[in-house]
Amino acid sequence: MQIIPDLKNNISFNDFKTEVLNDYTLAVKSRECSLLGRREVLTGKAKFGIFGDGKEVPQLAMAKAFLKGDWRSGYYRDQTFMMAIGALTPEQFFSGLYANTNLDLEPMSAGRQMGGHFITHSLDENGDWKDLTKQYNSSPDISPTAGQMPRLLGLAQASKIFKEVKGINTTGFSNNGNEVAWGTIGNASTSEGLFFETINAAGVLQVPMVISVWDDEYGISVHAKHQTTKENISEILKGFQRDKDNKGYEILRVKGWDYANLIETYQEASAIAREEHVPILIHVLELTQPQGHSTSGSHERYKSAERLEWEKQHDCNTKMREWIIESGITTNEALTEIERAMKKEVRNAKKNAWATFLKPIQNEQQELISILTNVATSSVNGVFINKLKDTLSAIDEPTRKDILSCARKVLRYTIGEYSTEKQQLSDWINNCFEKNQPRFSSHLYSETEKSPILIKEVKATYNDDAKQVDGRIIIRDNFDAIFNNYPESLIFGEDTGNIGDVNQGLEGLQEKYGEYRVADTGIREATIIGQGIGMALRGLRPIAEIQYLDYILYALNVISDDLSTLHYRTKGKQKAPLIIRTRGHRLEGIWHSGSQMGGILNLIRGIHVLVPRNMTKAAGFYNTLLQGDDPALVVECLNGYRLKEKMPNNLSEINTPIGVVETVKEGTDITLVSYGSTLRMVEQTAKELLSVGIDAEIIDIQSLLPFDINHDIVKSISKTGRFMVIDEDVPGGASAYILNEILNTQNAYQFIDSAPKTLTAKAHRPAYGNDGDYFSKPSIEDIFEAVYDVMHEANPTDFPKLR
Ligand SMILES: Cc1ncc(C[n+]2csc(CCOP(=O)(O)OP(=O)(O)O)c2C)c(N)n1
Repeated sequence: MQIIPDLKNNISFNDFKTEVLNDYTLAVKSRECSLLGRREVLTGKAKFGIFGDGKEVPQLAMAKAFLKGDWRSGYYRDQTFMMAIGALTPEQFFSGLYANTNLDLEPMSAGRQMGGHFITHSLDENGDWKDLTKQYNSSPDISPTAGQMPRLLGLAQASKIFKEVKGINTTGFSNNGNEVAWGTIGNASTSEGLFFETINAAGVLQVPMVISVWDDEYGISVHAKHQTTKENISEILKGFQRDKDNKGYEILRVKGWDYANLIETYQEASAIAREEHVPILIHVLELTQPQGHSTSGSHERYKSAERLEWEKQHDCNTKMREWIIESGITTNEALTEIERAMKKEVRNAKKNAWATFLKPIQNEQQELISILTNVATSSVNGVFINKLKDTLSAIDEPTRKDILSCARKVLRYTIGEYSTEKQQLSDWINNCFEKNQPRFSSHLYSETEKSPILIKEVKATYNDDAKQVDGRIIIRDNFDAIFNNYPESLIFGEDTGNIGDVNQGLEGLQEKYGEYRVADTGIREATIIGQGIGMALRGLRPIAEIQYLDYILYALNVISDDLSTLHYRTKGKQKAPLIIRTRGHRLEGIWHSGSQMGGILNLIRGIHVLVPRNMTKAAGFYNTLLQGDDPALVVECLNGYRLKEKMPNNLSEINTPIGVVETVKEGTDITLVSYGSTLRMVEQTAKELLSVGIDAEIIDIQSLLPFDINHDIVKSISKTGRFMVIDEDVPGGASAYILNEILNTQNAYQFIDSAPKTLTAKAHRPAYGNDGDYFSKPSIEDIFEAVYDVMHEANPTDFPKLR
């Protein structure tokens, strides 16, 4: 092992020594956090712990190569890195462990995520972008293994876009695309499909991405022999290595305890990625896990005595210590002094974190106790109330649950009593919820003035001689206007670029706006979404195209785990206003006519789900979304591109409002609620129903998430007294969601004279062909008969039995 003062930058040996000792100090500090953190869990103060012990030294090296403006997309082992870039203090580390809901004290997620899930803040208190080029940036970690990979691709690709696309205002976002996106992943997690999909895509795109594999040979208890072919990820990825004829990767290997070589390796990786925009894989070998995987178990159960002994000897901190002494940088005594000081510092940090966590909760406890004292005096059940109060008083370190649960139990003892003391308790409980519920439930969507829900409707207007055109022309011309008006917008997906999407809604736009802004991608839905998330995190306005709604399932984990939780889990400190464009609803067969809407709706809360019935409405949704800062899924009607629509004369100004339904036909007998392609069938059916004397009102939901914010549906039902939800998803799918909104949220039960009905597809995926469709999804006859049956039941005289 050699000592490597940074001669290129002419630092003196003394400076070099200082830097090494600072690094060692941080490695020890981080280790102390892990050791104490585990104890905090085992003694019950924190619920769960997963720490970065055994991975400290390579993270110090990575941090040295990480520049302002760069981005990290990593996982729960990276506390040392976060400390090294100045984004995490020991006190914040413990605040995370305790789930402190105060964002100032727990800046990673205000207690929403378990410790070890890291972020930096991209947005200020008003939701405005900070200058991301002047700070170190970390995208927000998630727990699903390899879940950080798709977004890493987008973070890296943003640099490419900033470099290559002219006309984007990069101020505050990029310095000519010189930023590197740094990923970290455990060796076992490289078994995931998301890892391989990302690796391939980054090689194709040639983006400045450096992915480090922290290799400790295990994935919890499962050894590399069950995880990775040849037990070696860099070995099997050799085919990705670039050579003189082919672009590809630079693949580097280094031992995770070899401080000097780690620093050299990371500097080399940084230079190649930054200057050449080449992706790099650093396989960091021979790492250890001194305390085992997490606080949930102990590694003695699955590691042999020899392995445990080897880990002791190869602990990266121990090895770094040995190297410092061997190299004459300092003495054993001096290092012992550092270790002692760090133990003390971390212990104090832990104490402070616990005290600041507990104090406001104890204040609430005291507040309640004094209220309960009064309630007990005034209530006939004072004895029981005092008992509950005493139990609460005896808790030294209460949770909010202890306090609120006690208050609510006491309230039950006062049923039928009417005293000011009881009222005080009741008010206190209400206030407590008002104050505390947002700690856990706020920021699912934008809460700023940029929320797209605030964008007012602008209706389409038409010239008298407006032409009837194919729907695809409307969507195409609107995208043309979007790319013209928003230089930071771009679209990408399968067949999106060269041919202008499978339905020609982007025809000619690649020629006009270039291959970076209207781009073809490989067939890889999960990383198409990841590209979008990463680019949106860096201030671009990506539109990720999923070719058909049916194939969104391949990307659903990324949409659900990462995108939909992103604003929530950062408590509004990061946003990714990605628009996902897809097309769905009835066409042909099992995989081209899906409307797996129920699953989607329930898995992606945090994303707006919009289902325009035609292309004019769709165009209006894109226009609305681009003025806002939330992510959304727009499902265009797959069978609507060739249907004629009138060309508006204000295309780029149309805004379809989010969360607002539209009554497309007024009627008196029954309210029919539907959306998307099915709505057209409902419209046709309503015409036929008129011939038998049934006058239906039709409501187009348009926006499933959020749902009918103004409660217009219940207003219609209060008029007609009946309603039916018509949907092409399976029974209990989206129709159940819609029914819940109408009955539970809008309280429509009080206005209905007939049982609420849903008409859905069969429980299976739709069969192929016209008959397959007819026997699988609701047909016009099905809708007619279902509505007729409701009317028959209500009035058998006027509507005698049909069949
Ligand atoms: C998708 C998913 N599957 C399973 C898990 C449970 N899990 C958490 S960590 C882990 C092992 C990861 O091992 P590795 O990638 O080697 O990282 P290490 O923890 O060793 O640093 C597993 C299976 C998970 N979080 N996500």
